[in-house]
Amino acid sequence: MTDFSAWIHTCQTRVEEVLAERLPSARIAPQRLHEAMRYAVLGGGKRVRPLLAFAAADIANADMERVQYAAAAVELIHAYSLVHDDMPAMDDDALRRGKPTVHVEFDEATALLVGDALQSLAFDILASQPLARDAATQLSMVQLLAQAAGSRGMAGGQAIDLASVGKPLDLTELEFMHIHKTGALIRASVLLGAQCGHLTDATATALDHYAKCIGLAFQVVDDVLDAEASTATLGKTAGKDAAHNKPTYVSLLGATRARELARELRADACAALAELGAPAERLRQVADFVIERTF
Ligand code: GRG
Repeated sequence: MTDFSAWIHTCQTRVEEVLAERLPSARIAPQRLHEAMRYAVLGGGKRVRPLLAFAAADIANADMERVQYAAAAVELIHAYSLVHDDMPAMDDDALRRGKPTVHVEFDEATALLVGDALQSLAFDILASQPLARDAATQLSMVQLLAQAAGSRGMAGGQAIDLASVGKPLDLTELEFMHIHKTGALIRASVLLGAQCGHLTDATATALDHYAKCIGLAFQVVDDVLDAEASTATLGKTAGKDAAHNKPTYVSLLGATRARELARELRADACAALAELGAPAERLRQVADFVIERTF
C-alpha cells in the first residue's frame, strides 16, 4: 500500500465512523426513514469530498478531530443530492454505488424524506460542535455550505441541468452549469476543511482557485467515464448522457480532448498551490486521484 492509499483509507474510515455514529440508528423511530438514510450514506462512494476536506486541512494545520465533521457534513449533502437526483422526477435511475437506488429499495416518498433529512443532518453536524477558531468563522462555514447547496449552487446547477436536456449548450453554458451543480460542493469541501484551521487570505485565494479547477475537472472526468466505462465498474448506469441526449464535455469536445482538458485543469489547480509548498502535497495527490480515477 502506498502512503497515499493508506491516507485515503484512514480518511474514508474516519468519515465512515462519524457518519455511522451521527446517522440515527435504524432502531429509533421512524425506523424505516432512519434505515433508508443509513442505506443511502454508509458503505459506498469514493468519499472524494471528504478527501478534499482532509487534504485542505493540511494547509491550515487543522485538527483532524474537527475536520472529520466538516467532511461528514459535505458528504451528507452529496449523498442527499444523489438520492434526489436518482428519483423518477429527475434522472430516474435504479442503480447507485452498486446497489438499488433509495426510491427503488424503499419508495419515492421515503427517498424524498431521506434527502431532506440528510441535508438537515449535515447542518446539524456543522453547527453542533466547535470546528473553527472562533464562532464568527464557524457561522461563515455554515453559510458557505448553505450557499454551495442552494439555488445559486448545487440545486441551481441541477435546475439548469434538467432544463438543458436535448438543448445544444455551448462550452461556456456547460461550464456554468457544472460550476454550480458539481463544482460548488467540491469548492465548499476544500474551503471548509481549511477553515477548520488557520488560513491567510492569500492561501484562501489559492485554495479557491484549486477547488474551482478540480470541481470542473471532476465533472469532465465524470462525463468521460459515463461514455467509456461500464455500469459494473461505475456502480451506476453508464452511457446515460448519450442515451438522454445530454450535453457533456464528451459530446462537445470528444473523449480525447475532454481527457486533455481534465489534465489541463489539474495543472491549473496545482499551479495555484505552487506557493504553498510541502503541506499542499495531499491536495496535489487528490487532484491526481480525481483525474486518473476509473470509477
Ligand atoms: C438533486 C439538488 C440536487 C442535486 C443533484 C450532484 C447532483 C446534483 C447530481 C448527481 C448526478 C451526477 C452524476 C452528477 C455528476 C457528478 C457527480 C456528483 C457524480 C457522483 O459523484 P461521485 O463520483 O459519487 O463522487 P460517489 O458515489 O463516489 O460518492
